[in-house]
Amino acid sequence: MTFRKIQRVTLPALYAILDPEQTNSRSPDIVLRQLLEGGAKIIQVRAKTMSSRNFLQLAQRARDLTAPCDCKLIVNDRADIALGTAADGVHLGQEDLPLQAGRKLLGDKIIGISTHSLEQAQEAEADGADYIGFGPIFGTATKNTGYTARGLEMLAQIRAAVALPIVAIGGITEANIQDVWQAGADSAAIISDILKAEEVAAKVSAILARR
Ligand code: 3NM
Repeated sequence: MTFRKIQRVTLPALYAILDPEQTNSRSPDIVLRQLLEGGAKIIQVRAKTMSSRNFLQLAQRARDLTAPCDCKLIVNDRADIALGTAADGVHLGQEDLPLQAGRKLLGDKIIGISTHSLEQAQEAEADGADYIGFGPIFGTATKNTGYTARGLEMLAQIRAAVALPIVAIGGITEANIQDVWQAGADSAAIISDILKAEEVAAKVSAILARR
């Protein structure tokens, strides 16, 4: 097994997720431009029901727009689409490709793993993830994760137990994001509070100003 240095990536404080199903019917391309205009430096594209072809095209357009802005691009679930679009990495859930398989495909690209417990977080770290997602921190209507809200205290416990960057997710908003950073998250992932905002760019910059 190759040696992987812990903390290989540094994540910006806000991890914006672009899910075309959550944009209040606005074009994902327009919303993507607004995320960048607001100052997002890492964007994940997430498309649970899109065809592979359409998801690939969305990710390709996202790559074309993010690259000149020095914004990292992460593809949710799909290592093949991450590879095919020269994204910076992939985010894998507990039911997706196992980390080792993703690593074989993606080599040195960023691989993040969704976790919902201390055990999963430690396993992801031992397996060589570059960061862990942890959640849901608060209640969220965006995704039925099947898990109860983990809360800030559990986030702090995870922080104490793993050295990897932590991306907290689930119910995070402009109003509570400082608590999430305070509890030890390196980065906070947000879908609805940003994508449902009337002015997406202004929302992103307001959130970043809280850091
Ligand atoms: N994953 P919002 S919670 C995609 O806990 C996702 O793993 C979660 O959306 C997890 O910011 C979640 O609108 C939804 O709450 C996040």
